[in-house]
Amino acid sequence: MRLIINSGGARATDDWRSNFQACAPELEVVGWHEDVDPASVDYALVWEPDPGRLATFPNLKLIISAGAGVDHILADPQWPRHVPIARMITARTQTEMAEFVLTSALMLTREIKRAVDNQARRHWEFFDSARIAAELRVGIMGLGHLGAASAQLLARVGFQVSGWSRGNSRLEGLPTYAGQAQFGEFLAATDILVCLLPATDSTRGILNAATLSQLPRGACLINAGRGSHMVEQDVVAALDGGQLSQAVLDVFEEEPLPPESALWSHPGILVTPHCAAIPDRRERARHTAFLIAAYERGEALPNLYDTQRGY
Ligand code: NDP
Ligand code: OXD
Repeated sequence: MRLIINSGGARATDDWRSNFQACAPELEVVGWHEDVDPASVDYALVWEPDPGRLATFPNLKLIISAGAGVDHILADPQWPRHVPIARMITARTQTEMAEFVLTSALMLTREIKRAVDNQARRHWEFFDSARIAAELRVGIMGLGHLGAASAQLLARVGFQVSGWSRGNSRLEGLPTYAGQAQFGEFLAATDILVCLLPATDSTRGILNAATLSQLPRGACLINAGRGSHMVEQDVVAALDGGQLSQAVLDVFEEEPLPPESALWSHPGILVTPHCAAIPDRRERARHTAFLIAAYERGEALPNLYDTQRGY
């Protein structure tokens, strides 16, 4: 069985090979850049595959996304519609995301970015009136694998957590809101808004001026979903006008974030480089091997991209 991989580029191929050797020695791993007969490729593990390339593998059985999202595959107008796409969601993805959201929420709570910026200027500024987690309401948009894990961890630390989704998900022991009808009520009760939605037509631009204006004045934003969720100029305007006080942004419409982007130097924004939940290659190789073995046995696979839902 042959598995072609583009994730991490050419420099990652040897590392992928040794990780697969350890967990699935029967798989022959081929780098995306290597010469291969397209008809011999059974599986593809990809992140932002070059448009049109997946369609050149006539016997492809399964596409495995190197991340939890699939938008980077659907962006290819020619992705082969008859081939299922499996999303990379592991226990570690959930833990990493939950810990990223917790870290971000605590940094926002204690205004750590302001202290870091002051340190760079050797400026001693005393912050009065620290807030504690129990005084802050965190509202999580998207209650899937990552939103639910984040909600539970933040609640354990003491934050007042609620969640919002289309309405199919509940959070054990925590309040949830559903759909457009309850969006305003959810936002009005949120001091730190966390976006963990998938990228779809209905979530594009959801972090816009109208949404942000319904938060209490001075609220904070954490976006670890996708850059396409944000209307960037609306987020900046909300920060400049005081509607938002701080933001942690991990994902951007254009990645890497271009050096000339104003987001880099905005005092209210902490930029992180799309690193919230990226399990290491060993974990992703193991999960990929599990998916391929399940596929070969004819078993149902978990977390397949659903064309009806769009994620
Ligand atoms: P899931 O598919 O498990 O869950 C998606 C959630 O979003 C569900 O609760 C769903 O609602 C909700 N949702 C979808 N569309 C809407 C909508 N229009 N309105 C309201 N709620 C909606 O996703 P995951 O938790 O696994 O992943 C979420 C996203 O996180 C990924 O798609 C990816 O973009 C991002 N991600 C970012 C990473 C990073 O490093 N920054 C790493 C990994 C993922 P319902 O439950 O009602 O169906
Ligand atoms: C993902 C991501 O979708 O890395 O997993 O954002």
